[in-house]
Amino acid sequence: MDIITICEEKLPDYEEKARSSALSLLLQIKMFYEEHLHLDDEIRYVLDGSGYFDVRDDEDRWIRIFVEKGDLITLPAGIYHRFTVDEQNYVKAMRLFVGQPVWTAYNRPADHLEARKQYLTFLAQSA
Ligand code: KMT
Ligand code: NI
Repeated sequence: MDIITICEEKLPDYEEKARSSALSLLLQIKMFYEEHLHLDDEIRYVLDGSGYFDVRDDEDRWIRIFVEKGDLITLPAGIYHRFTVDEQNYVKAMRLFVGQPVWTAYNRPADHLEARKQYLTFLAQSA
C-alpha cells in the first residue's frame, strides 16, 4: 500500500518550489478526472476528507459515488472511471495493491486491453 493526499495548500506563489508543487497537484487532479481504467483492481481506503468516484454503468452512463473517511471502495480492473475531490478540496487515501503496486491509468479509449475485454465478459455473464 501507499498513501496519497490531495489537498490544496495556500502557498506563497513567488516561491518556485511552491509553484511547481501547486502545478503538480493540478496535473494530478486533472489526471484523476480523465476517464481511465487500470489493469488491476483499484482499492482505496479513505483515511480523511472526501471525494467522488464516477464509474460507468453497463449502458455507459456515469454513476457518482461519494466517499468519505472510513469508506473502502474497490473498482474492478477494466472499468472506466474517474475521481475528483469535492468543495473541501481534500482527500487522504490508502491505495492497496495485490502484488506489485500498479496504478498506471489508461485513458479512454482503452478497449484493446485484455483487462477491458475481461471486464466486459464479466459484465455480460452477470447480466
Ligand atoms: C485513481 O486512479 O483514480 C485514483 O487513484 C484516485 C485517487 S485515490 C482517492
Ligand atoms: Ni483510477
